[in-house]
Amino acid sequence: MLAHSPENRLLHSGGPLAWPAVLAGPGDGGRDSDDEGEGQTGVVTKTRPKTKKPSLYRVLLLNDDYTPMEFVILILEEVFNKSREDATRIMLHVHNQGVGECGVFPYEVAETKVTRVMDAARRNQHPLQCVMEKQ
Ligand code: TYC
Repeated sequence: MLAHSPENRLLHSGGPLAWPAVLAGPGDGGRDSDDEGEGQTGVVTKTRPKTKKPSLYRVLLLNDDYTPMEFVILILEEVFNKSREDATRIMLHVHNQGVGECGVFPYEVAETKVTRVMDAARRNQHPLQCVMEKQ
């Protein structure tokens, strides 16, 4: 599976001449079998590093008139690992501006956090809304 996956293929930089150069390695044709001076022959290959970065999603809290401020602060501490100071600042930002960012995460992490917030809000019968948007 790995041998033929695009990420794992060997890259050669020699163009059309590269592959024949491999076949004409040391010992071919009787020349250069003493291993001295000229160094290695063949194709320089490089494995392509896996650099695909995940899409990131902002997780946002929305304001409402009923969810207690203390509950929002607790959510920010527990779900988003904010200090009490940062949690209070973010909660007040949401309270005053209507919406605010709790963090930026890969898709599945963002989704889990939204679910945790919405579950906690529902369990406690608060109308707090939490959404995610692609950055
Ligand atoms: N506006 C709410 C209140 O006055 C507090 C609140 C802040 C609610 C942030 C939701 O995402 C929120 N009790």
